[in-house]
Amino acid sequence: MIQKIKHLIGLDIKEEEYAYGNDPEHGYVSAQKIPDRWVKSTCGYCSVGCGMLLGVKGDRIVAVRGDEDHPVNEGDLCPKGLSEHHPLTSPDRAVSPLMKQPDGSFKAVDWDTAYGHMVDTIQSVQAKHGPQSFGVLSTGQLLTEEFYALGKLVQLGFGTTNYDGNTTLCMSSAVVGYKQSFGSDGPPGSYKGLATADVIFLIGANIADNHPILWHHIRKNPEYKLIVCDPRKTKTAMLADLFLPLKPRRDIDLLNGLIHLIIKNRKVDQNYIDNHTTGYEELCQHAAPFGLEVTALRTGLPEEKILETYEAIANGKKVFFGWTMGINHSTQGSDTVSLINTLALITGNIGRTGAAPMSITGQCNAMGSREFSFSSSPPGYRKFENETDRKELAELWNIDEGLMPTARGANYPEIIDGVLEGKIKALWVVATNPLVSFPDQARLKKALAKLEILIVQDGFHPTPTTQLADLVLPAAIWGEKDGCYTNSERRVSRANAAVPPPGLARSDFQICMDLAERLGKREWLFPGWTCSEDAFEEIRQVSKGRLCDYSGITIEKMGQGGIQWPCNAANPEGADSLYTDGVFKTDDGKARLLFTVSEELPEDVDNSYRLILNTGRTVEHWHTGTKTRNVALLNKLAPEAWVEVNPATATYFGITPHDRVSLVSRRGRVDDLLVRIAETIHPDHVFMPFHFAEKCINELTVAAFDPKSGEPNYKQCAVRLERFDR
Ligand SMILES: Nc1nc2c(c(=O)[nH]1)N[C@H]1C(S)=C(S)[C@@H](COP(=O)(O)OP(=O)(O)OC[C@H]3O[C@@H](n4cnc5c(=O)[nH]c(N)nc54)[C@H](O)[C@@H]3O)O[C@H]1N2
Ligand SMILES: Nc1nc2c(c(=O)[nH]1)N[C@H]1C(S)=C(S)[C@@H](COP(=O)(O)OP(=O)(O)OC[C@H]3O[C@@H](n4cnc5c(=O)[nH]c(N)nc54)[C@H](O)[C@@H]3O)O[C@H]1N2
Ligand code: SF4
Ligand SMILES: [Mo]
Repeated sequence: MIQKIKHLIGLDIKEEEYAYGNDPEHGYVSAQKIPDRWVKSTCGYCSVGCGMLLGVKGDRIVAVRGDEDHPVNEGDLCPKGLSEHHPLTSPDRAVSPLMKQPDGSFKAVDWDTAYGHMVDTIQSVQAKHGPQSFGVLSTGQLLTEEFYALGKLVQLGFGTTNYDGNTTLCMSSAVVGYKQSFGSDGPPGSYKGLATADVIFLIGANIADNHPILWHHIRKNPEYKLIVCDPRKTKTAMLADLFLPLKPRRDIDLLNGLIHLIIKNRKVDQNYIDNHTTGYEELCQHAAPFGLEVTALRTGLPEEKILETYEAIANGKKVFFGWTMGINHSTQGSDTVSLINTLALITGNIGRTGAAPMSITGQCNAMGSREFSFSSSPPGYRKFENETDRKELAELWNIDEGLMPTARGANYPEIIDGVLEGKIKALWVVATNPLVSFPDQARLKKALAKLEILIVQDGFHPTPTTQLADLVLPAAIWGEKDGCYTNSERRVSRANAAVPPPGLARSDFQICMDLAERLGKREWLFPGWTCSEDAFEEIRQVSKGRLCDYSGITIEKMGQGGIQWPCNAANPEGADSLYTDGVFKTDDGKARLLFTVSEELPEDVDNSYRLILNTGRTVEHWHTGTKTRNVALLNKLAPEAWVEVNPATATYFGITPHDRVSLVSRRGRVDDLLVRIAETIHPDHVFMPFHFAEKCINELTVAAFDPKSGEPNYKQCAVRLERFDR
């Protein structure tokens, strides 16, 4: 059997590591890895939000398995989830606060010294340059209670609005797109839709790599047509009934073409349009020029494929439109999202199970950040500009209304601009690793060098970002703290602490409490709070009556497979779909039929840079690799960065399979890369994953952002390929 496993996964597994455990139902378990107890929790990687059981022995998690009772995954897990306990004990964990010394080395200090230094420096910077000279960058990977505490601490405690998260690098375009069309954020569909839709249209979403357990739902679907739209033939595209390999960023043209055909052939849901939307006449005028020929020309797709897509959508009773970063990572991301919403609205594909324009989110709790982090909007999907919203919150919090911020501060890229311009002098980075993940690294490094203080709070050290810090705060991570995560389908699930954090590391929640104490504002900000449950209680009150209503959610319910908001007296068991009554969160209750036209890419190819660089992910790794590169199994499966190159392009540049290559853009270069020569990529494009800090693809990407959402255009910039001779 062991030989068989070895053969199957081709890895060097020590024989003595395997022995029968006391759990024959779940197969081989190493003798040292037989848990004493199992703790229920939720995966802390992606937004699918799988339920899991953590096998604990002493103070270590020794195994993870899927929770058979959890509706999201019914026992399934992907390779990252199954190995999620390994990074907890990695030698790279941050275990003590660290202060940078004049010679550039780090010195371990106690928490008191660290907090003292942090608060004194921030206060002196703010006294000299104003409260807005302090900026904060957070994440989509904290617990909701932590987001909520951090938001109050930053906005009210430190008094700065220059606060945003890496969620702007990820899904802010979906947020803006939803707000424009429906008057509020909030993905309207659910996973059940994947099991019941007759058409599943995935646009710029490679779920086979990035949301693998969504297949759990698709494979239950008795009859469906899967259409995948992506310039690259991904693993997801290979599973499709119809693959649309369109030109980069020509999704807008495809959507306009589909809308044109649907209007022209009277396949619209006129009843829905008349009762629940505005702007149809303008949409008809807009769509008139986008006939089949024009659409084929602009997208590069054959007319038959466009027609086949049109027919599927026009005749489908329930169409699930799912998209991810192929849409959001664009300077036109927000408007593309609204155009997808428009197509869903005119065909009546919203408000029913299986029929929804559904932004598949990314990180485990990007949704929790959207709902309650107080960064891009005040908690409970409120608006900074809205006086009633401000009044309501001030009353709930028992604070002077005049202290509530009246407008959003700088978004993530604007914070970096602010640092570069010398307006932001102190920066606190919580659970994100910009020195791998932010576009145009040279520009970012130039900016960060200007700071008076960089504080980085991370579960791991060294990372490229902690190495640059003046102060490192060691954080507890998933498995070491309690709270909740909201997944892509609005399901709020409980994540539980199974083991204590290593060394002096503290939860982000505790760090917020401590800093509030240091500011002398703990009781004012967090009255009577001792643990994350107290924060949850306040979240329930603050969300009451809002779209993201948690008022009916209890910690107990959350632990039983999670519950989809809104959960309140009207929906005690949560809700599978939003907008079932066709009433939207706009002033007149109607959805807006918005449209747009495609623009040129932010950076053109020319003779020196003739290829378009596409970037993204692979199933084995998570983002900047601080966790998954520490898992031997995953790292052996995908040990180094690669560039995907079409055979014709390889021939053109004189590259053969065993060569090493360099990629060069107008901003930087990355050398000594493995090449994968494959037909999956178009001859004019190359693809590279962004997980590898030592081969950082964001040295090459362009600092171009969606003006509405601030989201970077990560998926296209101009590069050239060179042979690299070692
Ligand atoms: N294994 C793994 N899973 C993850 C993550 C991870 O790091 N690793 N990260 C999580 C996070 S935070 C996120 S946001 C999600 C992201 O999940 P995805 O969005 O699926 O991931 P990406 O690989 O970034 O991009 C998706 C696809 O967009 C395509 N694309 C590029 N340009 C275009 C275009 O112009 N039009 C269209 N239609 N498509 C285009 C790319 O070829 C790529 O296949 O994954 C989550 N899940
Ligand atoms: N070229 C290119 N760049 C991209 C993308 C792309 O497709 N192409 N995708 C973008 C997207 S969608 C995203 S979401 C971003 C992600 O980019 P990042 O946010 O930079 O990626 P992560 O590696 O997830 O960083 C999270 C950090 O938080 C730490 N951490 C984990 N858990 C905890 C915790 O509980 N507390 C604390 N304090 N720290 C913790 C981790 O060690 C890690 O350093 O990257 C973006 N960058
Ligand atoms: S699909 Fe996502 S949530 Fe599920 S186990 Fe994998 S990484 Fe975790
Ligand atoms: Mo993301």
